[in-house]
Amino acid sequence: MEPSTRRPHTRSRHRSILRSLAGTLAGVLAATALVTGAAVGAAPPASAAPPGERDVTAVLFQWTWTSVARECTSTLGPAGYAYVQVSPPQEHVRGSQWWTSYQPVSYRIESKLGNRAQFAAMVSTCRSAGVEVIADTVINHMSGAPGGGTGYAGSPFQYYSYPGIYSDADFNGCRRDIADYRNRWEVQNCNLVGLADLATGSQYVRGRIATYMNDLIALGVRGFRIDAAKHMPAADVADIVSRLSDPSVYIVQEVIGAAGEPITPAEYTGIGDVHEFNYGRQLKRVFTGGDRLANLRTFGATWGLLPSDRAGVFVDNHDTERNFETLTEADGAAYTLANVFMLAWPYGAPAVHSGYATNGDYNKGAPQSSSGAVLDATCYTNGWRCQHDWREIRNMVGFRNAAGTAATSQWWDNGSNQIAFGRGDQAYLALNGEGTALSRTFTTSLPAGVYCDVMSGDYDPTARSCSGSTVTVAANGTFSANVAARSALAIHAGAMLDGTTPPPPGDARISFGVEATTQWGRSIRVVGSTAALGTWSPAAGVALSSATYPVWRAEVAMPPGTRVEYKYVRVDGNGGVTWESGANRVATVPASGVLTLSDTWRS
Ligand code: LAG
Ligand code: CA
Repeated sequence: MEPSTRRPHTRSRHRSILRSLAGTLAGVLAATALVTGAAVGAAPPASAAPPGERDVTAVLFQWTWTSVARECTSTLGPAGYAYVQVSPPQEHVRGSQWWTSYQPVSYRIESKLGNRAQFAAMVSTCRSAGVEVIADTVINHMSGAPGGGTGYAGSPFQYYSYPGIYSDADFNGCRRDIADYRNRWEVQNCNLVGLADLATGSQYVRGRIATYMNDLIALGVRGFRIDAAKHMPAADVADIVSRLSDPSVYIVQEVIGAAGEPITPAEYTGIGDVHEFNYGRQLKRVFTGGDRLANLRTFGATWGLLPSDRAGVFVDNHDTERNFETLTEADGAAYTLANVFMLAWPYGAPAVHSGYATNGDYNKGAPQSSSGAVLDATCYTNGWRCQHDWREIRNMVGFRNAAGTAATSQWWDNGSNQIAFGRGDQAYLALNGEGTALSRTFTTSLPAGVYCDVMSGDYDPTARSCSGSTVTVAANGTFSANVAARSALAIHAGAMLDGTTPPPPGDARISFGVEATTQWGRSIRVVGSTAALGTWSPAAGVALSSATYPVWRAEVAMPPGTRVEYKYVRVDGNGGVTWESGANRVATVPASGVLTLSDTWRS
């Protein structure tokens, strides 16, 4: 692994507070986490990347800001989505088609989806619900309307002239459409479908784009989808991104890889994540019979896909659901199951597309008023499809959050289209892509207990109840179940009705314990070579609990595999410190789970 400071813009996974509190470690870990956090507080956010964090985006395509806010509170937050990606927020050309959003005429936050105040309120509401906002940013070009006109918010403009923002010299000189995608220069300097191509090599243009993006950051936006990134040299994108006021924002770049083209997605991975279009294309092939689901066992980088930690993945997006390059919501079970697989499979950062029915009309805009303002969305009415809320998809977000960084385990397949696999001791999925039921005893690494099958119903964490069927995992990790044709069964540690919740995966830690008899008023701490252990400063070390006196104990979470040197110290009432004698003690943090030490004080 390269040092994370070199990739500040790849997904900054958000710590799932609920998840760590739900574990069995409770207070001690919470307290030590504070100590750890304080000690490494200056580290870049992406580097912290502790496990058990969230990475799923819901893309609410063409939803108004007011509707997005409501959905964050009602659905996205409770389901565990990390991000909501919204359609481009800037002023655009007038027109009923959806794609007017991709023709900026100014950077005023006033569009068919709402005004600036509504946008700001949406960001704030979503953040309160635990959901960060990713803005789709259109920075390669301005409008394509050759006749000019007046923008949605009233700004006048001409082709290659946007008063107060850009004038003719701020656009590339090519001024004709891209025709040959095998010509790098043409793809990056000419017009994409007639859209006025910004001279992103110029200092002024870079600065103006960064000012727009920094305005969004000031409004609380925490991530950007960079539209048409392939049409800008990677160096230009890197320069713009380097001007952002917050270096920790998440970046995902739209670079459509295609065979035979000189510009590749890999050129952009040093800047942030990149959309891996081949992921969605492959899932369409596999889930429509072009390959066996059994072959998904190796799905990932070995299929020629980007490295997992740089890939933004999706079953479909707003373009591919219109050009049928991928599955779409009209594909029924294949689409749902592909989304279920995506969310269960530890590759890339997944985005769930959520749009509206087009009824075969490519241009059809979202339901809107006569003035062109999009109407607030209500799920399952007026064509709003709400894939992010489909039970199977919504509940797989919780599955993925529970699985965290756990690798796949216990893979099983029938050699054809029935597959099953676990995510360590956290989660297990059985997916039946065949037309006949799958009845079998599955072998898992899960702890014994009663689990909610979150494909058949919802888990209620308060009542610890399940509205669907339950699955009982035996002490040896097996369970028997019937999975209906073209459906799935999914169980995970975050949806248990009975049994002991296993600690989050990768939550590697050492339980320091030392037998030491002490006088009243004195206490024992552990101090050591790492930040979490105070870097040999007793005051910054970790206080042990006397709950099991004369054994003093505390758990400390640390990066897996770290070799630590440590010693115990006794602190008396007036702050005096006494170090135990002898050489430094040595321990290595396990790959996951807890290493319990039982030491004896050396006087
Ligand atoms: C993208 N990624 O690189 C978006 O994902 C994609 O949806 C955008 O195209 C494109 N880049 C430009 O931002 C969309 C529609 C186009 C539409 C364009 C501009 O897919 O169909 O073009 O937005 O609104 C439309 C007309 C064209 C016309 C053009 C300019 O369809 O025929 O030439 O507008 O007037
Ligand atoms: Ca360009």
